[in-house]
Amino acid sequence: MTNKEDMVTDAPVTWCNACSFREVSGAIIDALELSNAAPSETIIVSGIGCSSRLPFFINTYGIHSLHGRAIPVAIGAKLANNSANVLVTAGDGDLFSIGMGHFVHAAQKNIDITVLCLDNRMYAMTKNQSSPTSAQGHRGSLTPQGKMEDALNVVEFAINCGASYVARVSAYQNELCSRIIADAMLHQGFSFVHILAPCVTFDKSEFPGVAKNRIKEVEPFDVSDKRMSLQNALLTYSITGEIFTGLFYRVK
Ligand SMILES: Cc1ncc(C[n+]2csc(CCOP(=O)(O)OP(=O)(O)O)c2C)c(N)n1
Ligand code: SF4
Repeated sequence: MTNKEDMVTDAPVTWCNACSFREVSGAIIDALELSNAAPSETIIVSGIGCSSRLPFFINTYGIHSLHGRAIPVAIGAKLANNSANVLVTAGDGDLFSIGMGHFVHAAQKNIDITVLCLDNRMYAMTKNQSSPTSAQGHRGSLTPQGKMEDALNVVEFAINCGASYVARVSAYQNELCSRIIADAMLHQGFSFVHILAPCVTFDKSEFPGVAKNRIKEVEPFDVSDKRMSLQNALLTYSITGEIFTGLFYRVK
């Protein structure tokens, strides 16, 4: 295992200074160490978006693919090298708008990859349009009167799709974030981690504050009981109030 300093590349970091993705990037580096994943045996695949810049900054193999297509590219990488640790890092728009179909199939088939959704509840790279995880009422550049639909609860959705490991963390819970990502990487099967990771530049809502201050860890429960997992996934995700993080579902 290489040491942590060697894990950071020389690529200039293009994220805004206070962007929460910087926290996530650090947590992934810690998770690689925790899970004993050799950088030379690790492939990080992304789509297109601010979040999808992540593979540039970590010294593993990386693929910056197409918007919405990170999952099929990751599946190809896993098929070509079955022993590799394959991670997807992509935005909520990438995974749950244009790339939604790929998510459903990969989860249902329980493909052995780890998908990290860096959820800032908007399309940030294209300067604030609503995504499936944006709150109802979210004012984006294409929805000046506010988004009409409810936000998608992606933890509940992932469990329903057939993912065998599903968790949620906030980018600001550094220790939990790296621990959960490491755990997801060690899980055999499709693992999904929903990371609350606000855009501090375009998001004028209360979400950045919620992701920092209104986070609680979910009380321990039997995470192999799908009904309980779904119930907890539903009850612990409020779009404006407190949000609960932790492991929600895991089956072998
Ligand atoms: C096929 C295709 N459609 C649209 C775009 C334009 N585009 C680039 S990034 C993006 C959305 C990014 O949002 P998200 O995936 O949530 O990532 P974020 O920037 O918020 O991290 C869009 C629509 C594109 N690059 N390719
Ligand atoms: S625009 Fe938002 S999501 Fe993109 S780098 Fe800046 S803070 Fe991060």
